[in-house]
Formats: sequence, structure tokens, C-alpha cells
Amino acid sequence: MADTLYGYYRSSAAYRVRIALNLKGLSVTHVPLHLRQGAQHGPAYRAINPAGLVPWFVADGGPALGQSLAIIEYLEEAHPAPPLLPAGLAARAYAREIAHTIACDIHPLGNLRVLEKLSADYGETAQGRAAWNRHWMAAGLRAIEARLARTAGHFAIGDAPGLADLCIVPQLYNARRFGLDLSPYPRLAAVDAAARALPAFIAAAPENQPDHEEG
Ligand SMILES: N[C@@H](CCC(=O)N[C@@H](CS)C(=O)NCC(=O)O)C(=O)O
Repeated sequence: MADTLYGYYRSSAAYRVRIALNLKGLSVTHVPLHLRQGAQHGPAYRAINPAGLVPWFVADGGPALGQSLAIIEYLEEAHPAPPLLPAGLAARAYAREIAHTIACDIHPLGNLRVLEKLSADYGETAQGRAAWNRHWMAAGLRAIEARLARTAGHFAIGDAPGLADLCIVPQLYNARRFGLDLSPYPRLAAVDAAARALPAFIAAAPENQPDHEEG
């Protein structure tokens, strides 16, 4: 049996895991869940993942787990080559710093359930939700742009794609969706463009997933 990844074409957290799998040359069975239609809340999926979020990864003969960064670290340890973390203690810490800025500081504030709660309980409009999302994206991206001044080569940390890039690309996809002006982040834009040209990133892109929908 193959490993399985529960995801959604537009989920940036699932997108990170798809890129990691592709960079490592691993194939999985993809199970799409339609988040906008609430498939993550149904009893069938809650029985699999009580958190009701994607990604959810089931390793054949191994663990079943959520949290994209935990899944990616599991893949890194289970399949060390090619590595997603750079050589060098400081470089690995910088890669994790960028990943955590995206996954821990930016992403949770723009997640679907948070945006829906802003409307349901506080009457926020679609425009207000988008502005909220852009605000928190800009705060995190500013910090990463400064970090890249010291670490970037062709990619975020030197010249090999890895953990930082596979977090940056999905986050910039979200930033574009929500109309964030990316001109203050030229280094991020350059890293994003370089990474998106790679086959592993192209195959993981939302528009190349079978459950992709226009709009
Ligand atoms: N920290 C988690 C975040 C997971 C998460 O929030 N996933 C989103 C999609 S990107 C989700 O499932 N949202 C469903 C919802 O908000 O109802 C991770 O990195 O895996």
C-alpha cells in the first residue's frame, strides 16, 4: 500500500507537503477534501483526523499525523536523501526560522476557520477579512525578506531548494490570492520564481491538482 495524503488543492499547508514529497521523489495516494464545502467537518473525516484540518499524512506501516512541518520533518528523517535542510547548524536554524514564521505566525491568522469566525461572530466583511489577512502576511514577509538578505542564493538558503522554499512558495500563492502587493519583497519574489520553475514545485502547484477549481 502507498502512503496517503489528505489535502486540498488550495491548502497552503498541504501544498508544502506535496512539494516536500516531490523533492524527495516520493509518491503518495492523494485524497482531496473540499474545504470550502466543509468536508473537513464531516464525521467521516473527523474520525480520521479529529483536528478537522489538512494535511493529514498516513505512512504505510508508519504513523498517521497532521501538522505540515511535523510531516515534513518525518519525511526528512525517514528519507534523508535528498535533504530538505541545508548543511550547517546555523543554516538549518535559518531554514526553520523561515518555516516557522510562515507556518506559526502568518498562516494561522489567515486560515479559513479564522476568517470565517471573523465574519460569523464579529460581522467582518469579505474586504475586511482580506485586509486582515494581508496585514499579517506583510508582517511576517517583512521579517523573512530581511532574513533572505543574509541567507539567499538562488533559493532561500543558498543554492539548493528546501524547507524554507517549500514554505515560501505556498505562502506567496496565498499572498497573490489575497491581493498583497509583493513589491516590498524582491528577494522573496526572486526565490519564489526560482523555486516555482522546478518540476517538484510545478507538480505540487494548486492549478496542477486533480481537484483544482477555477476561481
Ligand atoms: N498548522 C497546520 C495548519 C493546518 C491548516 O490550518 N490547514 C488548513 C488548510 S491550509 C485547513 O485545513 N483549514 C480548514 C478550516 O479552516 O476549516 C499545518 O501546518 O498543517
